[in-house]
Parts: sequence; C-alpha cells; structure tokens
Amino acid sequence: MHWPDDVAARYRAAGYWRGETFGGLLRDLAARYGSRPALISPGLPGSPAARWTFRDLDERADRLAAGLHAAGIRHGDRVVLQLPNVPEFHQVCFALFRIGALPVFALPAHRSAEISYFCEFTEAAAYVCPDEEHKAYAPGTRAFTLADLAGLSAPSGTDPVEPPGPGPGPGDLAFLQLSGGSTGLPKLIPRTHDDYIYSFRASAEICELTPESVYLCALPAAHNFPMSSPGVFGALSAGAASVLAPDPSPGTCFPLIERERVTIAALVPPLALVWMDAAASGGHDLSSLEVLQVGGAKFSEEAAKRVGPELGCTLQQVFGMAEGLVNYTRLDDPEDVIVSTQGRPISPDDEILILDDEGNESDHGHLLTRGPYTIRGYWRADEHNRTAFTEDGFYRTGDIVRRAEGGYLVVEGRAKDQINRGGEKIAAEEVENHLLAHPAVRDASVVAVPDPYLGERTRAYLICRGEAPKKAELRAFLRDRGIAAFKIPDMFEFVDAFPQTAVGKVSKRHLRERT
Ligand code: J2J
Repeated sequence: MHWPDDVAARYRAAGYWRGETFGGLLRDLAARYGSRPALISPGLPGSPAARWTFRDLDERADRLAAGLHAAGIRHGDRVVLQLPNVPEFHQVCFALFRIGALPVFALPAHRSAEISYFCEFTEAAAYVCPDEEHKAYAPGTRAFTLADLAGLSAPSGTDPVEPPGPGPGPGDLAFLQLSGGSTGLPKLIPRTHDDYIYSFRASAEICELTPESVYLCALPAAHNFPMSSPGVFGALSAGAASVLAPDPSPGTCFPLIERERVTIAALVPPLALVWMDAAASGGHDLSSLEVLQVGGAKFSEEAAKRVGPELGCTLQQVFGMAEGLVNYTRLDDPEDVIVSTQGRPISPDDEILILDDEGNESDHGHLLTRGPYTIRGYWRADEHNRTAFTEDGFYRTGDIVRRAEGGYLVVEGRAKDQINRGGEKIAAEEVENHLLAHPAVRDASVVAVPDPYLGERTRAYLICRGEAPKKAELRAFLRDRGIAAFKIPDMFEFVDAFPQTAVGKVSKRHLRERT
C-alpha cells in the first residue's frame, strides 16, 4: 500500500516530503501567525459564531486531544467525523492528528447506510456528529456530538496536556478520505502526513496564497477539494484566514465575501452558474474576490468564459481526486488555457500516463498517474487494488483525458461506472445494490444522463417482477434504506430487458444513449 523505499527517498530528497506532521505544522503556524485569524464562522446550531486565531486553534486542538485521550481515543484508532462547516471540524481533525487517531471523513449528506458502514468497516472507536439525532446512524459506535465535545475539552486556562504516548510520524497515516467510488461499497483512501501536507502546501503556492488571503470554504469541509486544493489546510499553511460558510448559496456566501473581504473561493460547476446569475442582480460587493476555483466536474467552456466578466475575478480550473493527483490552471495562464483546459499537475514528479483502449501510450485515452501525493492502494481493499492500480503503482483514475500543449489536461469523459452529479460522485453499483433489495426489482442498471445544470443526473433502468412499483414508492424505499439523498435516482424507467454487449454484459453505453 505504501510507496517503495527508493521512491519515498526520492520524494524526501526532492523536498516534497519534509518530515512534518499535522500536529507539528499547527504548532509552528501558531508560533508564526499567533494572533492572526485562522477560522471565521457565522455559526450554526451547536456551534456559536467564531473567530479563532491560529493560537486559539492550536490550544483548542490540544485541549480536545487531551479530552479525547482521557475518553479512551488512542493512536491508530479510527474516528468517523461528520460535521458541517464549523471550526470544531478542524479542531477535531487536529486533536485526532495529535493523538495519531485517524479521522474518517464522512459528508454531511451521508445517512445511516453510509455512516454505519464506515463505522463497521473501519472498526471505528467513535463517531463525531452534530447532534443527538445523528447518533442513530451508528448504533454500535460511541458517538460524540458538538455539545459532548465542548464538555470533553480540558478547561481553558489549565496547562495544555500533551497526549501521552508517541504522536504519529510523518510517514504514518493521517486520515482516511472517501473515494468517489465506482464499486458497491465506498473505498477509503489512506493519506499520510507527509504526502498530504505536500499537496496542500504546494497548492497554496500555486494559488499564490499569502497571510493576507481569505479563503471561503463553501463546499463541505470534508471534501478533498475545499480541504486541500488549497482548501482550509492550504490556507492555514500560508497563514491565511478561512471563512466557513454554512452552505454554498449566494444568499449565504455573498454577504460573507463582502464582510470578510474574501479573496478566493472554490465551487463545483453548478454552483458557479448559480453564483454568476446571482451576481448579475447585484446587491453585494464582491470586489475583494480575486480567484474563483471551479472543479469536481467538467466546467463547460461557455460557462468558464463568463466567470471573469461576470464575477470580476480570475477563474482557476481544478481537476483533482481524493486519491491524489490535482491539476490547476495557473493564475497567469493565457485566457484560452484557463477556459479550455482543466490544468496541469501540481508536481514535476506527478507522472501522467495516458493509454488508449489497447494499452498503448497516447495523447488521448485513459488517465493513469503516480506521484508524491497519489496513493498506491485503497485501505484494506487488496482485491480491488489489483485492478485499480497497475503492478508498478499507477492509479487508474477512470477518467478519459486529452493531453494539450504544455502538459495541460482536458477531461473528455469517464470510463468508470460512476455518475458525477454536479461534483457529487455516485457509484452506480452501490445504488443498483440498494434497488435490487426491493422485492419487485429483478434487475437494475443506473446510468448518467446529461443535464444542462448539474452536468449529469441519474437514471435507473429497472426490470421488474410483475407490476412495476410507483416511482414515489421506490424513492421512499431508498430513503428508508438510509442512503444520502443525492444518490437517489432522479429518474426511473421500466424496461423488459437491458441492451447487452458482445460478451453478454449490460451495455451501459447503450442505456445512456437511450435518453
Ligand atoms: C472534470 N472532472 C473532474 C474537473 C474532478 C480538487 C478538485 C476536485 C476534486 C474531486 C478533488 C474535475 N473536470 N475539473 O479531490 O482535490 C472528476 C474526475 C475525478 C473525480 C474525483 C480536489 N475534477 N473531476 O472532485 O475524489 O472524474 O475529487 O476522477 O470527489 O472527479 O472526484 P473526487
């Protein structure tokens, strides 16, 4: 699962891996930027409005680490973390990092099916959630709500208690991130302190962050994009403040941009469209915004061209993945590169391999990659890893790309069995398995259909036993199974048979084309 020793040595020698840990990094940042703002939040239920300095965050992480340790959380433990965009999210992260326990990043949209799976699969020692209601998602796991956390922290004014035992080393796992996935059960992505710190520090440089920058975290903080590209961690590493938006709507974000003089924000394409439309009606001063990052799904060239004129800032396209590789257009790239490509890799040592269907190197085809912050294997998934990675450690991204001039990449499609619903990834097989649990469903096939707003929506084709159930009943059935709402198909269609490929498999290509 790890990088071979000689490769790791090369990444260290090149200065990518600097032997740092998250805990040590925050300590250094607190010493350097002490009283500057680190996390700004307008507040949410269970989390009061906040303006934490770097020193506050450092101290609060220590106090919570002591409390969690006293409550039995130990080095190597997994802790499923599901919180909205509040400063406690980052406090818990750093507290766990200091203990050497691994956050498992769940999204706020996840419900009992996902949360109970994460808890069971990772044998989680605890589940951190917003409120009492969430506790039902993880019946067998000890849960801490936001209110519990407040009571758990060692009181302020007491000496910070260092968690006993050795903290983690730079090569140790820091956390488990969620994969977009294309299989029945979500895969977990093991990231180390060294590799992840490199990815966001280098991202902060590419995005030209300074201590005067103000980053707006509008997407869910647990997602890899707003976490590390450069995200809140990258902003912290540059001494910059992050504003945590409770939701990404213009109604919430525009006043925050105006009030906090936000300089950079990250969005998925559908939200960028909503922001542009809202900006046209005026009412808020967005003049501080210098950069709008758009990524997570393909941003059309027409939409990309509108960002500069309509929001008065520079567009940065971001094509990344929680498994590692992140590509950025650079802020000073020519306009046509910014609007027509999805950027180029962070690192000179990101290896990009493009293979055609026959496995020959090409400038157009399947993207494979390996490098100083791309994993070599999913967590506890030996069998899946044999196909998701090549023998020499390249990750098969499942994306179809074209290599443009200067090493820039253009995303042209996808070979993986996934729906990208406006940046939210849905593994077709996962939804199919839930549908197959319905007594009237004999077979299910879930595909993406194009959508002008979300890019893609989900359509489920079903072969039924006897009379087809009502669509509303199918939706209710899936809701009752406790899956995140974004995974519930937008459309259902009943058919007598699925089109087949030459080898007798369901031809999703034919189903997709049947719109
Ligand atoms: C087309 N497809 C894209 C883009 C991601 C930064 C930004 C995004 C993610 C992310 C991330 C795309 N155009 N600009 O982790 O750090 C699709 C690809 C990719 C998959 C990864 C980051 N940007 N994609 O989206 O792990 O299919 O990460 O393989 O959620 O999203 O999804 P995810």
